Amino acid sequence: MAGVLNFSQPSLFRPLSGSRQIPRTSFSIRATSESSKTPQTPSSSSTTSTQEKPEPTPFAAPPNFKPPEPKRFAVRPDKALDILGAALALFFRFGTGVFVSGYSASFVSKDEIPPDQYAMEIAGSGFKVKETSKLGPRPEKPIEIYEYERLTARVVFSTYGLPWTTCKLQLSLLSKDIIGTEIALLKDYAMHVQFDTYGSYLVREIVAVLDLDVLYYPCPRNGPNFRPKVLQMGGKKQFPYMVDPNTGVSMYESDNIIKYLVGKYGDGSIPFMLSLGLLTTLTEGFAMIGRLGKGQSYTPAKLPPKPLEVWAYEGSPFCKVVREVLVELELPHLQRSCARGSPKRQILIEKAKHFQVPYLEDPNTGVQMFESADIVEYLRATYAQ
Ligand SMILES: N[C@@H](CCC(=O)N[C@@H](CS)C(=O)NCC(=O)O)C(=O)O
Repeated sequence: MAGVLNFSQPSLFRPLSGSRQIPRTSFSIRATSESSKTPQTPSSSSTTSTQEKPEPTPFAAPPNFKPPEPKRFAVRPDKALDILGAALALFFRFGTGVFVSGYSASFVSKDEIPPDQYAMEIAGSGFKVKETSKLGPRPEKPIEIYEYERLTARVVFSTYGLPWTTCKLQLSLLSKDIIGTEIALLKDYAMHVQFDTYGSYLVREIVAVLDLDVLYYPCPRNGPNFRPKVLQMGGKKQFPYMVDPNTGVSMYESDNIIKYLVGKYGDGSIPFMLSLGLLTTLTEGFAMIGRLGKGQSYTPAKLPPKPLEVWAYEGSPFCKVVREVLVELELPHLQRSCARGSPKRQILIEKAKHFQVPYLEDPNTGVQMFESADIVEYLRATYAQ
């Protein structure tokens, strides 16, 4: 997805959107997700029942690993800037990706909702927030999405009046392949800030809104595993690429993916913040600017045999920093979406006796844990090479 805003000269306006593609069907894709049906803590893994033997895996939790105590809304001081940067999205995207479809909330007395039922408590008020949603048909198998965080920004200065090609002095902040927002800054120069996001961000937002579970195959730059797979499956290395193993449909292009998903698993309507064209692209670019360069490039890592599972949603800044590392390490992960209003919040509270996201379940090591900063450290310690 590309966006261009021109505050300088019309001649500098360069439409950079990719061409639209008709969705294609494919029957050659198979889902490889496998949820950890018998979650274990590292300590319990040695006493697993004889009926279900864990498959041997070369992965183990770091020595002396102990899952941290969950601390809801607490930011570890050394991660304050990361969380702040990730939280920019809440502002620029008006909370898109925080609420599921048909979200509604009401305040009820604290006693009306039993403690084992999920509800957000307003501290000291005696009230809880009861949240509901209206979701469309549920897919049987998780949707598969091949993608990575994609935001690059380029600043370009160009002298007024001269052809674009002859006057360019380009300052690349990160990379040369971007998209465009052009802003006249100086009297004699036009400064062009170009954003390129490739639409993965919007697809992740619609996944949260539709409350879909998605098996993500990260495709960071230089990632050795899933980039070639996308080329093999779809004919080109373009991201995001979606495969729906429930229907056999696969496609490129975020716009098409969003339309497909809302048609199949929603009420057919595209949320307002995802349907504003250039404004959508711009707000998306600004939303991601606080995390510029994160979740884009491959960090050499060991590929585990089973996808990790992460309970998360796009709108949460705590989840975002974890997702970035999953992408950098190219770790396939099943995201159990649980934005506000998701009925899956109840499932997590039953499973973990606490609701908080992100929550990681790693079937390769038996680790289950809350706390974003610790999850990031765990992932690096376990998988980075
Ligand atoms: N210290 C935790 C904070 C995580 C957190 O507070 N997550 C929020 C979502 S952004 C949450 O789970 N809130 C509980 C709720 O929504 O009921 C971390 O770093 O992971």
